[in-house]
Amino acid sequence: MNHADIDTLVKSWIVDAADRPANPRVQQIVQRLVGDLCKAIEDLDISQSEFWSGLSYLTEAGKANELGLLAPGLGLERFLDIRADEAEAKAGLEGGTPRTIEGPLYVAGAPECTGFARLDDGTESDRAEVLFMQGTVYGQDGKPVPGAKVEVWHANLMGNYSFFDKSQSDFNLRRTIVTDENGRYAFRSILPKGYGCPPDGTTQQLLDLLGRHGQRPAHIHFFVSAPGHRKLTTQINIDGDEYLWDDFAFASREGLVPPVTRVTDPAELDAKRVNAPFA
Ligand code: MBD
Ligand code: FE
Repeated sequence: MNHADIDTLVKSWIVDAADRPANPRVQQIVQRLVGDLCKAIEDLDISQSEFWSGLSYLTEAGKANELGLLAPGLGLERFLDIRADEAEAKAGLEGGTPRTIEGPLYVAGAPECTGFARLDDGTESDRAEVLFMQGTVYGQDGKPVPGAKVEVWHANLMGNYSFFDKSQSDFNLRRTIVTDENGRYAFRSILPKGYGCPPDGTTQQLLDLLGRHGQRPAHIHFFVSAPGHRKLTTQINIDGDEYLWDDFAFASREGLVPPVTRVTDPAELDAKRVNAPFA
């Protein structure tokens, strides 16, 4: 069937079939998606068994709660960010820390501290490198923003996140830090390892068929928000990770790889002025 005939047919199912009040936006989106799917079935000669195995794949991915992992793995979450960047550029809102994807592993309600927080519960202290990070939240006008919320979350040495990994304490490696009177935040944690998709999960199953790995470089997630300001969703990557520019979720960006300074002697922290808030 040609595309025009498919459009007519799909319109008859979605729009013309409505005999009671409808949500026009939902109609519009569903009509488009069903039409595009029918065109793909036509053009690629997708068989009935291929269609049903695709449907059962999505069912299994949903049951396994992996649809939120599939979306970044297919680049869709990155695409939403590309569009958000374009919209901001169009509105003349440029500069500042770049955004990148949220991913599926944020949990609301982390303990809140002002100025400084320790994120890790100490269970991996015998193996982990201690990490210090600090910064300032600036508004669009370039002025520091006191009282901004900096929500931080990251993986442990196994690349796993608290709540999703029941072996960790609740809110391990998750905190909300409210910036101090100078708009500054600081935290102590452990240097995380990269995340890998569950090897027996539905996302990795599809990635295998696509000839892809499911690894992310080591990273730390941030939400930065304050009344009257746009919310920033971003991450930093840990420099030197083998997957730094080979992220299965396509989230690495220039400007999100801060230098990591390794120190062995605590006195060096003072010399390098990296621990001012930790004295
Ligand atoms: C993660 O930790 C993550 O940040 C993303 C985007 C996807 C899967 C796991
Ligand atoms: Fe993550």
